[in-house]
Amino acid sequence: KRGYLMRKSTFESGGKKTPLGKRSWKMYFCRLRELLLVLSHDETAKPSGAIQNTQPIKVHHCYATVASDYQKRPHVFKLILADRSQYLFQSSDSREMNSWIDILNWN
Ligand code: I3P
Repeated sequence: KRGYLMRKSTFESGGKKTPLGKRSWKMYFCRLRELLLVLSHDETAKPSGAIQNTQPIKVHHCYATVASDYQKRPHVFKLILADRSQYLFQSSDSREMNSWIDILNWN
């Protein structure tokens, strides 16, 4: 699966709250590869090439769920990782959101 998502970091590894200044929403082109969610600034960047725009997310043992406690934006899901970091992702509509949630939880 692949597509553009907005992402915001809420907790860093170890479950430490992401500090102010590092909590803004940014857009990424996301590709789910085996156990990795690869994020680049746009779809032209080679997923496995040198221009990896941000650290891929290790989605092994992750948990994705609707961010029902987040009201500021629609179609937002929460991704909780094995290292206890957490992200919010905003998708274009609820169908896309549910498809990302399902596929991430199947890892
Ligand atoms: C953050 C940015 C985010 C905001 C976050 C701010 O500031 O404004 O959009 O999240 O609020 O800290 P910065 O760009 O300096 O990182 P929301 O859009 O969800 O409000 P937060 O600290 O309450 O998460």
